Amino acid sequence: MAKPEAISEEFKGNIVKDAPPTVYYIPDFITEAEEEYLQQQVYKAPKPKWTQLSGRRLQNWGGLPHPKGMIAEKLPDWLLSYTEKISGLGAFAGKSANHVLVNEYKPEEGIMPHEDGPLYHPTVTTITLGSHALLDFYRPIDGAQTEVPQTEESRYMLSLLLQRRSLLILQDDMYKRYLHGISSVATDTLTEQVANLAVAGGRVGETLSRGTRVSLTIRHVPKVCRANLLLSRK
Ligand SMILES: O=C(O)CCC(=O)C(=O)O
Repeated sequence: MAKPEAISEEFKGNIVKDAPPTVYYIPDFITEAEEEYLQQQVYKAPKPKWTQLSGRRLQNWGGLPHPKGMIAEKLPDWLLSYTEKISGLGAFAGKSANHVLVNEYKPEEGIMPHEDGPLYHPTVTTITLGSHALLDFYRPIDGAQTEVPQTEESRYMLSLLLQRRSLLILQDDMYKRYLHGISSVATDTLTEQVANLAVAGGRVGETLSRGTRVSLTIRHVPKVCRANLLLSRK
């Protein structure tokens, strides 16, 4: 049997060594012109494409993942060129990304700590547009440990600074074991706990004001029903 494809050799130097396996952080993955183009495409989408949640709004592209299988919808060309580029790096073990969540966060918006779960191939890749984010990671609740309360603060492990135009790839324990979230604040203060601080161009003690950030979270959903995809091609 063929060995699963690994991430392209070219990116091995982008592994964040101060984080558990495995984080790749690639600064300036896209150019300023590409960032502007992607933002234009996101904001060109019809209003009903947006779903407002508490703390962010989102667009879902590629179909709705479901335990029984995703009814696949063809990705628009403006996303396809990036899903193909990232799949070509080997991020999804030789498979192709077929699902994109576009999240928009205004300052003081965020996302609660969560796991991405089993509906996806266990890799998430994220392109950041418009403004940075500080992505925080937490240890899961330890069911065997009942003496000390397990607060979010006590479970906090590290953060990653995601600068605009960067690509983040999370795999292995950083996908499967740890939870991730973005706090709902207007300003981020960088600390020694930011595992990719140097490569992301930050300094301990620096404060970064948030603007509006758009993230493209690109994934592969393995269980797909093709019916709608075929119909949509007719
Ligand atoms: O915006 C991000 O970078 C994180 C998004 C996220 O965690 C999610 O969509 O599940």
